[in-house]
Amino acid sequence: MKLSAVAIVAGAAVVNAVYPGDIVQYWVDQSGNLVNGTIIGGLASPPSAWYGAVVQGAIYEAAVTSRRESLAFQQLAVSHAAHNAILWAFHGTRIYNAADAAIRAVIPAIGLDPTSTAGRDAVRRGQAAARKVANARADDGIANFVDYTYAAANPGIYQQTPGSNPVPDTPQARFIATFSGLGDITRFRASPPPGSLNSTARTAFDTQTAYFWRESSINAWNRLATSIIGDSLAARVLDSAKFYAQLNYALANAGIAAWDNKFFYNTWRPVTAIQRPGVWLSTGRDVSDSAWTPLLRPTPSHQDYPSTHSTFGGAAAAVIRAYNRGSDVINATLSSTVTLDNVGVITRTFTNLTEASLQNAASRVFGGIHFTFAGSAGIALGDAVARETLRLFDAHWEEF
Ligand SMILES: *[C@@H]1O[C@H](CO)[C@@H](O)[C@H](O)[C@H]1NC(C)=O
Ligand SMILES: *[C@@H]1O[C@H](CO)[C@@H](O)[C@H](O)[C@H]1NC(C)=O
Ligand SMILES: *[C@@H]1O[C@H](CO)[C@@H](O)[C@H](O)[C@H]1NC(C)=O
Ligand SMILES: CC(=O)N[C@H]1CO[C@H](CO)[C@@H](O)[C@@H]1O
Repeated sequence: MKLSAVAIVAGAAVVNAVYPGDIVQYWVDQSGNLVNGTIIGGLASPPSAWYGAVVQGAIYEAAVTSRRESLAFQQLAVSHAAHNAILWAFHGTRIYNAADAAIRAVIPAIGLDPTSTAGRDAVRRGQAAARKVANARADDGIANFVDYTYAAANPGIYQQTPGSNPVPDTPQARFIATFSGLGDITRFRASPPPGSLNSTARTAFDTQTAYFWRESSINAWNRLATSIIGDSLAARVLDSAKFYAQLNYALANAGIAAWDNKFFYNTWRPVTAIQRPGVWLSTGRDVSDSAWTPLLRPTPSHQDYPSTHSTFGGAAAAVIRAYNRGSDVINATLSSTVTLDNVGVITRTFTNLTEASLQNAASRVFGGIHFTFAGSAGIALGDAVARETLRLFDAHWEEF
């Protein structure tokens, strides 16, 4: 009978189905969802990048150790690696249910029964990958207490900004062990910042730019990468895992390097400079305005120079460019949901990586939270850190 034949074929297809999308992108997206708001309320910059690198390191390890297995096996191993790495990074938080739901949702689509012999092997392989990363990262410095004391409130020196935390965020972040053997982060120190103020006059497009790039850079640049890669690597788990591991290692190293620079130069934010009473510019110009408020508020709770947002963008652009065989040309569309001022969803299309990275840096100047030179220095810093991370990756990725 025709009907039952169809039913049998359909049934068999379900049992043997292979998850049709890119499993690495699935977990990039899931881990982004887990940290950008509803579940744990967002993360400070370097920890958000550290977390992405830990998860992608575990995924890549699982992809490498299961590279000779079936696609479904690789997908199941990668999923368990991602799940366990996420929970290792966040145990003790409300993330458990969400991480369990994320893996429960994808297992049927992978189509390899986790209780079969091969399935159990895949689960073990994934869990072992996450354990390896956890062991390598057990004492990497992210959990250490490092104190901070404000220096005297002289021009140029960082001070607490309105609405910010009492002490700059994560002072320990500049000491976190780098990924992929990057080593001494202080060799990426930028030249000292110039001292003058820059204009922040904005067009409507510039204002939208400030809002558009406001979200977590880790999420935005992972999504931009996914928009470029699409489903081209869906059947090549190892290649996908390698790309996202490189991207997220570079982002994590960029965050550590930005923090090293921030705490070394310890420079003030625009709001501190503009609200400072009296004339203090060497030109004699009076820029003082005690009521001045930036568009993006509150100003993040850490020093101005360099902009971590710009550092992340410079690093991500460099990794995507390398994947693009050195070409700057892309055709990518990115949507951003902006909660601040109820702006809503903004969608932009980018034809080149340089433009995306420059716009990302400029967004912080238009937002009134960074000086222009903090953005330029950030892009250069991120680019240098990412290139070195890529150079070291093949030989050192397994140091995580
Ligand atoms: C959180 O991040 C995920 C993954 O990048 C994204 O799909 C989602 O739209 C983001 N949510 C918000 C509220 O920005
Ligand atoms: C860019 O991608 C969009 C959507 O996939 C497509 O419609 C458009 O033709 C592409 N543009 C170029 C220049 O390739
Ligand atoms: C890069 O993108 C911007 C904005 O879309 C465009 O103005 C510029 O011409 C592009 N540059 C190149 C080299 O394609
Ligand atoms: C008024 C002012 O200082 N504008 C400068 C802002 O920064 C850009 C980029 O460095 C310069 O081109 C402007 O002259």
